[in-house]
Amino acid sequence: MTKIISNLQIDSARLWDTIHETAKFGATPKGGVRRLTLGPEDKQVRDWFRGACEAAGLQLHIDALGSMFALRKGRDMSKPPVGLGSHLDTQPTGGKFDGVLGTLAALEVVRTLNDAGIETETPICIVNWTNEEGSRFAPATMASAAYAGDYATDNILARTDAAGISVGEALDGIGYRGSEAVGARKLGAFVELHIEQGPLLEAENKTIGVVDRGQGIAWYDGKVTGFESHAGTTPMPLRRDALVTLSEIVLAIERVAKAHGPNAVGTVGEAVIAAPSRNVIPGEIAFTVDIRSPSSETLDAIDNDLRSAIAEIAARRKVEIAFDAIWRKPPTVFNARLVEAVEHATKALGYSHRRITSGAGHDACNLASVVPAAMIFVPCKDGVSHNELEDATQADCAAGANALMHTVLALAGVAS
Ligand code: HGY
Ligand code: MN
Ligand code: MN
Repeated sequence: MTKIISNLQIDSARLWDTIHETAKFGATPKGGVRRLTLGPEDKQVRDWFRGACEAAGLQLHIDALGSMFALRKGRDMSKPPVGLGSHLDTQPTGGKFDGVLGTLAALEVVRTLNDAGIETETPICIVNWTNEEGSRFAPATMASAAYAGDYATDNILARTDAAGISVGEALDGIGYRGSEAVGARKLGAFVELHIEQGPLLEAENKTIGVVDRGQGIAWYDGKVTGFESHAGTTPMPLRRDALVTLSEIVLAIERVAKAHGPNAVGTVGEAVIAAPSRNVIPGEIAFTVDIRSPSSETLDAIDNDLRSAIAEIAARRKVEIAFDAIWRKPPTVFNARLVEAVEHATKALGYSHRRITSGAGHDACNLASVVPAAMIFVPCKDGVSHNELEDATQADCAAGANALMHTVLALAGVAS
């Protein structure tokens, strides 16, 4: 394993300032960031990111799904670059750190190598992946999934948001539909720094999470079709109420996830009544479901139990319930060599650490199916994320960026 240049440290204040400078793009009154993918705020941060990368001497390339690749030359350009990065889009009630830390820490690594005059043996490449969050367009991590070959580019370009705007139209709208074929820019490895988005590191007072696995994810689109009728004249036993039906489905999801616990979770994050009115019994309601577990077998068992519960509810309430699986991401096992490189760098830097499974999905989980990949976690306050209160400390962000830098140097090699 390459010897660590342990006195080489990133500029903690510069990283912290960069995180807070970009938080203004989509800043919310509660201190969060609302920067939905391919919207105006995403364009602002992408333009900022392009400028910062070019100022750092990087060569920018954009693929057909808008993912941004910022290349730093290495001594041997015949070798594939070591990739590092994450995403800059956020949830509607997002925070300052989810995705942003990994992308801007990658920029900070480059800035530090430039300041130190360090040339790497292989090139390195920062990546800002389009639409990691999957909030405006499903599925989540769509661009890195397409890069990994899970989806054809045209299939993703045709996905539409709630307003019927396609990914392709949104890319054109912000001027980020690149010319490079998705997947054409080969990477030799990929390392992603991210906040944990859970409580374990903070609870155990650990600075670094050495991520060796990632949960599997199953997403569903559902629709309950009952019967609109008068709220005042329809006797309770005669109702085919879509919202009451959904309420039973939500409770069934909670019950089934708990039954398959402790490492299974289930969420209904969206529910839209087709024609809401105070004095009309809801006749149609669309909803979405997110199920996760580290075990594929558990995901299958939950799928089976949910379909049985839904069939019983539909028959008893005389309604139709559509329940369509739209995305299945199998559990991830990260590359053992890279996980060891993260652990070696973390130990050499003297940071407390533990192995950890990622509860959240990440672009690195897709990359792991085509190149050696690994992740580095740092704690976030109270384990909270996908919430405007999301917070982390400057010291932990710097520690994560240092672990990222020394892992990347170990993989890329130092030429001079
Ligand atoms: O949903 C996820 O796990 C990711 O944070 N987008
Ligand atoms: Mn993220
Ligand atoms: Mn997220």
